Amino acid sequence: MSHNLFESFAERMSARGDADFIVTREGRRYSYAQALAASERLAGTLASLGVKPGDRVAVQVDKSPEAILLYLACLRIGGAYLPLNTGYTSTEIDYFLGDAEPALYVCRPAAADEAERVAREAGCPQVVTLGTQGDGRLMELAEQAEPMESIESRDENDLAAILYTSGTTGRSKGAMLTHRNLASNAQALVEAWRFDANDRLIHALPIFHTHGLFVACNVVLMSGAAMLFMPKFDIDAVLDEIPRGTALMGVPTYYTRLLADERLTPELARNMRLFTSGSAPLTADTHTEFERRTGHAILERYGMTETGMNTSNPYDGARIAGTVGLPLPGVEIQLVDRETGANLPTGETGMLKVRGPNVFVGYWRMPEKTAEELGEDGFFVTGDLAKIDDKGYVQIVGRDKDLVISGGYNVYPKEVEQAIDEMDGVLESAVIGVPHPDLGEGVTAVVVPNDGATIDESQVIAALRDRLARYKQPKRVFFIDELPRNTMGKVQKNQLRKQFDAIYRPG
Ligand code: MCA
Ligand code: AMP
Repeated sequence: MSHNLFESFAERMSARGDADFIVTREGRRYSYAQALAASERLAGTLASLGVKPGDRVAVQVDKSPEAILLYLACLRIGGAYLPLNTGYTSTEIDYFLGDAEPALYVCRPAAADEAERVAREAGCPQVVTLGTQGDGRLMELAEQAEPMESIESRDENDLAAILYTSGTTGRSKGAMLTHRNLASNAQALVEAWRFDANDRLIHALPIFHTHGLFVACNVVLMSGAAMLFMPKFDIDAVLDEIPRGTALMGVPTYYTRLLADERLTPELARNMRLFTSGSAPLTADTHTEFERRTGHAILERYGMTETGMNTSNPYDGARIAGTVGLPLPGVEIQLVDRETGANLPTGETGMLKVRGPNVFVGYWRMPEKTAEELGEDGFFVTGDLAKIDDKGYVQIVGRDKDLVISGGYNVYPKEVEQAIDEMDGVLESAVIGVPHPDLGEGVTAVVVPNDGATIDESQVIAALRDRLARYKQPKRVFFIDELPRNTMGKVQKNQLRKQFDAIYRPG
């Protein structure tokens, strides 16, 4: 029996026929039947471009309905979908193409020449373009392609996607996600959050991450719901769609921005049944204030690229501010001592580990990294520090990994520090996350110049421009004579965070 995730989607897509699947604000629309037919043509196109089952298809394109259809086609043909943040620079893309060795790279039309160059250097055999309005070479080819009506048979442990996540060493790791991982998590969320064919999800998230692609789109596809699809989070557009939607999935920045707008009222949100938040901590204040302003308690959940969603506050029952809720059905969690690995009793703070059908099968071509984080017992070490209360609610209290989360995007300081340290005039640097009113944490660099060197903030930022995606670049750069270190020589980032705590505070 085949376990291709697309089988479950196709069944519902056929059943939903002419019902809305994706509707954009400019009035472009794909019904489920149209999306199913397009997935056949695009799968035929991928086959004609030489993509075979098991091949990776790397995609760096702006958000569009056709990008979702490409994802579906990739599943249909048995490929592994590899979405890439649109902010990545050529230097970053070069690494991903070299590491993943995709059979095909799909890029933005405006980036075609540069993409061809990077692909050639990385040994990627095919490049096609995809624009935001159904334009680009991929869609031209799809018009003439022989549709692929069959769905490639897949084992449940075959790869459906590879998502790169940065690491504490500064080198990105490709998390290998299987058909079983994605199917089990989507099914669990549909049930937990009561999604059905009457739902209209306001989709403002990017589609190159677990949140916008798997949590949002897979849940919609599994439930036959519709998506009110927008290119990005734009406050005016989201406020305008709220009366037509039933659900919104967001990162905390969405909620703080909504709260700052007086158009957010109970009346505006009266047709909505669900607001979810994740990817970064939602403060208890934001949760409480949102409920006061709209009557809706935001449902906070917790997940990772490697695991999909692990815990969720309940749909019925108490959604407790400052917690990420209870383990989803099928997901087991453990809290262990960071040093000894021993299980901890209720109420203590420890390292969170998770196991279940949602947990990935390893990092692409990195067996040692995989072994470090994914135990033989199937438990994955999240790197998050948590507490569990007597009712089983999980509270994320910190991170044991050196990671900054800015507006829901992860930035690993090591990668930024390495780039800064290579600059002339820099002795060393430390990159930290500092409380930021809009982004949660603002990426901030603290730099020690070489003796006698004159180097300023704008030079540091300019040096990173073509090297790192914009969201990884420090919002501010500060200079000090010496980094604080403990007796072991380790940089004391806590001390730096305290020192620079107020820099983004308004007023
Ligand atoms: C954009 N910029 C940012 C960020 N986003 N800088 C720092 N952090 C960010 N998150 C930069 C842009 O490069 C640009 O720089 C300037 O800010 C304004 O860009 P714009 O596109 O207008 O920004 P925005 O629309 O205000 O975007 C902020 C945002 C967005 C709405 C918070 O970043 C967003 O949608 N984030 C969601 C991230 C997400 O989906 N995360 C899920 C991954 P310049 O002007 O210099 O060019 S985590 C995940 O999947 C796990 C599993 C989970 O649990 O969900
Ligand atoms: P990523 O590597 O992009 O998948 O990000 C996963 C990380 O985001 C987790 O390990 C957590 O540190 C963080 N995260 C996700 N959801 C939440 C949440 N609701 N509260 C706190 N942290 C979260």
